[in-house]
Amino acid sequence: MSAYVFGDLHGCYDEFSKLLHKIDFNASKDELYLTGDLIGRGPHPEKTLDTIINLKQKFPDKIHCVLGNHDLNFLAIAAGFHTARKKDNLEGLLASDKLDLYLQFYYSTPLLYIDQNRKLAVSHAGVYPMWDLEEAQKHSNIFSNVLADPVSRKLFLANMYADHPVCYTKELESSDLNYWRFIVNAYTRMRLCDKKMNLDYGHSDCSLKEAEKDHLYPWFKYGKPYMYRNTAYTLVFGHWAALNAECNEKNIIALDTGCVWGNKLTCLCVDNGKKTTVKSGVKIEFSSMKKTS
Ligand SMILES: [Mn+2]
Repeated sequence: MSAYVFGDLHGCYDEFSKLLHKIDFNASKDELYLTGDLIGRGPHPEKTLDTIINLKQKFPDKIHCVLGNHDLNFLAIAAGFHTARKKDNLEGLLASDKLDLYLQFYYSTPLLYIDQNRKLAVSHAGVYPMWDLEEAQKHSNIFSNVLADPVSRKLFLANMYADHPVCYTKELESSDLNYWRFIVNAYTRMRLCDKKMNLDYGHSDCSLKEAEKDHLYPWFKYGKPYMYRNTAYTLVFGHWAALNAECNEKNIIALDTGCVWGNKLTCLCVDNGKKTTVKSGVKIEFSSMKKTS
């Protein structure tokens, strides 16, 4: 029995299927973790979700997903609060007679998954550097309750898109919408932040060297991530394709290698730390678009 974490699928069903085959994945024995952005932009969102939901129905304790920004974008569109862009390639899901199944699946998907036995934490963009794992779990749980409740969910999805607040304070917790939005932005959109741990949203296209000139560094260079470096816990995240799965931090592992941009899909074997990849077959029309995954 082995455990694997897969990077961002973005509806790249063919590569997902090839990589499962390449690692000889056995759903009745092995465990599968996914870093989110299961859909969005890529060619086969229905087949991708159908496969994951099927596996999860058959082996609920062995398939673990977390939400990414594209997954939440789909929920906001399905709820009527956001307009689908052609490039999101979500029309098939939205028109499907299985739409409700897809939505119910996502409503019960968390932002953070922690496996206490394996000492493994998985989230889409990472864990906000001011939070230790216990705090991180608390904030993720609070958002899971929001998503599970139809009234709170509607309120959140109607107000999801904004770049503020940029920083967590204890006081933020008394302001529902701002607090929820911060939790979601930290878990699904975070890349760079300043030394006060303010999240930055304005440098998504620039290199790490250019960001340094503006005193911005990757979130994993700060604060509480020391705990992953010094403990047995390993934190695995996706989202940041430009890192090309390299973050050079002990016990923090980046996995997004831009499959939807024509590069490759990567998975990590948790047991031995080995990465396996398959080349992307996604056509150039996707890879030439602006990277905002
Ligand atoms: Mn993403």
